[in-house]
Amino acid sequence: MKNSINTEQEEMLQNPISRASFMKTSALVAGSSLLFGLSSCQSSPKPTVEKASVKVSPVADAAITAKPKRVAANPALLPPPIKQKITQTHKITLECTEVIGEVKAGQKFRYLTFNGQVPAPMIRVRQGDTIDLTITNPTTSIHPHNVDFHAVYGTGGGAEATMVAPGQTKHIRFKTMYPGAFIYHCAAPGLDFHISSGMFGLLLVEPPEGLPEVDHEFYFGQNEIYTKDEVDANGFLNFDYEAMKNENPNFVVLNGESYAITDAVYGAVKVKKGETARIFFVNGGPNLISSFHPIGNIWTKAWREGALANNPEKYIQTIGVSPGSCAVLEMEFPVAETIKLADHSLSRVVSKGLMAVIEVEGTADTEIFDANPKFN
Ligand SMILES: [Cu+2]
Repeated sequence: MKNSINTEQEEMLQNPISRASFMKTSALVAGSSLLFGLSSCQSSPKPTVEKASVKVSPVADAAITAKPKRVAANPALLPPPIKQKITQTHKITLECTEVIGEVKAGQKFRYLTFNGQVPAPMIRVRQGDTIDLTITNPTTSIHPHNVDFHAVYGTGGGAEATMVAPGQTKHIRFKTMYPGAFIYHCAAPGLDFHISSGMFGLLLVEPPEGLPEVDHEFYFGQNEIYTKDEVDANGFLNFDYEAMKNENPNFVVLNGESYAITDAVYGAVKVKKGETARIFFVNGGPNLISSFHPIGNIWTKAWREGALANNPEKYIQTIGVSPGSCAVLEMEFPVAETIKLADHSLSRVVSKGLMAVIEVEGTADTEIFDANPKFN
């Protein structure tokens, strides 16, 4: 019987990371010795895989029949500004959930996530605050995971200390010493695969004085997804490691799914004429620079690299955001319009799923923009 379980088994056996993970799932290898890839894998007994059977991995079995879940983060759901002036400790839990979603309608994909969403939940603290982090990897996972915070002084940004095999939980504590918007991402072996599959988010360390007041704040993350061109017999787009090596993705998306934040999928973001907004933007990559541009508008203020200790640049049209970095961007909405958030590498917009929409509601202001001016 040829189906995606067999395909998955084959991929696991070809790929040292997946292979090690599969062995863990099959209870052939215990403990953390599998976490560092091929070397530990080679010294372990060979998995006995019956290629004709569909009952080798209960995890994969469940995945095939699972109803796809929404993974696209709601851009309007993020923590409010920190009002407290004295430093505090934030208890944060990241659960490494492997979720079946759809990159686009009818095309299932095995997402790897923190807390079931892409980008992972935005974490918000004030400089000097402490984060008390618990990371857990459910027994239902196939892969080991961890987290590397760019906001951390410490080995691997915490990656070594947070490595969790399926069924494990770990705990670290760190102080946020410098302000800015920083990526956090999985850095387990095969980290490009893990990040491409969804394991990245943004940690905002507000400067002591906080950020200027705005009417709205939104949260967007960009990443590219490398899959085979066609779905398999079970409707899955399987991961394409060769395409990733060549940095040639099928999809480049905002918030994890093709055109997720548009009326065609989960709905556009809505604001009103005269309001202001701030966008926290993280580029997970793993490989492509984003040329992030609001079509029909401008970044009124832009903190490149999310470096909030600096003064913002003003009226930036297109901001380059490297993979593994962030930007903090502000916008004004003087006219009613439809704004398309885009990567100005425009083939990604036209044919790879990258766009989000901000609808600015209100009456026309023909002094600023007149779509039908009368001839004099
Ligand atoms: Cu991971």
